[in-house]
Amino acid sequence: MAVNLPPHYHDADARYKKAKTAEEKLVALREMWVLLPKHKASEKVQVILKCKISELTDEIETAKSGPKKAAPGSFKFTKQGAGQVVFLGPPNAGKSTLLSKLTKASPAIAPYPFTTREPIPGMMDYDDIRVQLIDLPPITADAYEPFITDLTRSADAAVLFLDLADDDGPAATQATLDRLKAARRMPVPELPADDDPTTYYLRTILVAAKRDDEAADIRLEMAQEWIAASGFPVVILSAETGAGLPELRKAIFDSLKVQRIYTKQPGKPADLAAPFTCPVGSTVAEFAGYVHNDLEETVKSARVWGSGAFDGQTVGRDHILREKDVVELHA
Ligand SMILES: Nc1nc2c(ncn2[C@@H]2O[C@H](COP(=O)(O)OP(=O)(O)OP(=O)(O)O)[C@@H](O)[C@H]2O)c(=O)[nH]1
Ligand SMILES: [Mg+2]
Repeated sequence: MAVNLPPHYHDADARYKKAKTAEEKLVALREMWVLLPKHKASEKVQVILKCKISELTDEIETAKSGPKKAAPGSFKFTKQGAGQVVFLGPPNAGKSTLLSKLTKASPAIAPYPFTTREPIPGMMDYDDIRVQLIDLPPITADAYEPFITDLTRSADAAVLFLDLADDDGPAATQATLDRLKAARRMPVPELPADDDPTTYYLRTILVAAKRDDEAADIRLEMAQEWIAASGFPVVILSAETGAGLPELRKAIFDSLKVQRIYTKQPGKPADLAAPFTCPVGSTVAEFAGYVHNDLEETVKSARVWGSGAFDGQTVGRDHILREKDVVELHA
């Protein structure tokens, strides 16, 4: 699908390319954002523009607030697996313990706050796919590592922690949310159809952690009102006993809004060992782009086995694929 860009968009784009300062670039990018037609064909351009606007806004604010603490880009994690999910929460809530149970990572864990100082990645298995989890340092009203702004921008979703072993759990988690909002990071149950490109919305699951604590049930009862008001989907779990962990693995996968697609070569059985993942609702052409960049343009048709009535039927580029379809691409 072609994006029909209005002529003024190209003028703004030219100004963006000539701009020398971050401020000038931001002005031009904002104009481009306003002028860009918002529909499916322009989705990729929308994502790129949003990302640039957010990066520049952050850059300008960081420059204003004095010299940088960390070297820029010092904590960039190449995306691996079906998506990247960050752990957000107050100190001592059990974030690192959970990472150690869901992945092979072995972060430091201690019965006192501020144990984690740097982001720690790990790969979580879910059925036949893997999801990248990143444990972060705690966030409070006063503690916020600047690299969290970058890491939350690149993440696909988040897990927010509520500590059921702490009487002040809801207040501490609310403080995490408030601090993130101050950095224009907005954990939300579902992404809004919002037009504000400077705010980064992150689809988020709430984990009520340490349900094995003897007073966890009472604290959960007391937190119900806060949880209901937040609107987040909740998984109640104990990293210690393992209760709730299978539910969380599934909830994390679901939060990514991706689907598994298995590929096959003509005349050969499907490769069921290593599925590709692509966003839910992807067409044959979009999926082909995930298999190989060039294929998005060159793919002409596909044979599809799986969803509904499809048993090897030939479909066109615009056919929408479903979870666990087997696809043979024809260029
Ligand atoms: N009872 C119980 N204790 C837990 C559970 N998960 C973690 N803990 C304990 O809670 C304390 C803090 O755990 P961490 O995993 O270090 O917490 P954190 O959120 O990573 O802490 P920071 O790095 O300071 O933000 C440790 O003493 C853990 O053993 C759980 O499921 N049940
Ligand atoms: Mg930790």
